[in-house]
Amino acid sequence: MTPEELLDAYEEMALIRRTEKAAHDLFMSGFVKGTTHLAAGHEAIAVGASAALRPDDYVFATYRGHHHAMARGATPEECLAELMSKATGLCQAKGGSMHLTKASTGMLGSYAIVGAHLPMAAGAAWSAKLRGSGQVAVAFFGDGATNIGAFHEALNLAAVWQLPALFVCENNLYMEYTPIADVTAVPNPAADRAGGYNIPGEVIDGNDVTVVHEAVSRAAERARKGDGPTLIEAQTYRHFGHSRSDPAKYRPAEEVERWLKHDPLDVARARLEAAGVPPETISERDRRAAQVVEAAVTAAKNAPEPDRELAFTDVWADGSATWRT
Ligand SMILES: Cc1ncc(C[n+]2csc(CCOP(=O)(O)OP(=O)(O)O)c2C)c(N)n1
Ligand SMILES: [Mg+2]
Repeated sequence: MTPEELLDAYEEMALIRRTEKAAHDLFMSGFVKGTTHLAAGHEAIAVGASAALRPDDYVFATYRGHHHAMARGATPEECLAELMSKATGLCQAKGGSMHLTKASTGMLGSYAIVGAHLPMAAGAAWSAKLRGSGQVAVAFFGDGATNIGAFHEALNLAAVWQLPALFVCENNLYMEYTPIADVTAVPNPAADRAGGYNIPGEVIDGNDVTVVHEAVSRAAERARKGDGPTLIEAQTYRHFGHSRSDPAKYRPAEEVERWLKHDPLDVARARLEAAGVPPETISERDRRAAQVVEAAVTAAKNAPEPDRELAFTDVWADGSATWRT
């Protein structure tokens, strides 16, 4: 990444971080309906990967997917309004936090069933291959998904059909409240399984946006050349609990401290300063992100509730409810 690209990536990560903090605060003050699974701490994976992709590539995320929606073009206002069930929400209040989707930019959804979207990403990659479009499909998933059947089925199919698919595991060490290491036979839950499907697998620092960018660029190039899928295990850590008001007391204090010292924003800032970017220029991007999110919170709070008639639109391919009769 050039210093300018890295500066843009920094600002995007700052925007996501502040949106997640706002989502947390709005949830705590009763403005958010349903639940939230915040991705604060995971920003470098979404931003680094997105910067390495083409605008027409496909992305699939989990219920912890706000960062991917934003990295693929959703605004903080659209996301926060969706969490608050407002008419201006990304999915007009029909998705909520766990189902952020922006099909117009190839962000083909956030999925609450662990592992469910990996075969879908393989399907999207198959479609790209059949059409010869040169697109790739990326599935982002948690470490917990690596012990789900759909993970193994998708990897096998993608390998056998040499699909232009990227499987990116966000290994944050926990599946809800259980350490992944307690229930997995190999040390690297994703990358160590790649050999079983004869595809390349690598473990990377998921908190360094430049490292993620490089790994995803390589994997996407490979996929576009027709050389098939790649499995990337990006190590990271969530700053909040698993969901809602989980205080995450089950995580050892030293572990939390160690990871907080390796914050993706600090890593990017250090890289920018090492490249000669003045600290004031970086702080200016921070301020800009803060202003955008502040305005987004106000706009989302003031946005209207959706009309009742909207409830049955966009829930089926023709946009109507006639399929029900
Ligand atoms: C098939 C399935 N089983 C169980 C659940 C309940 N569940 C929701 S999140 C979660 C943990 C997943 O952990 P991981 O894949 O590591 O993702 P993370 O939340 O850490 O991002 C579980 C078990 C589910 N949603 N789907
Ligand atoms: Mg996890």
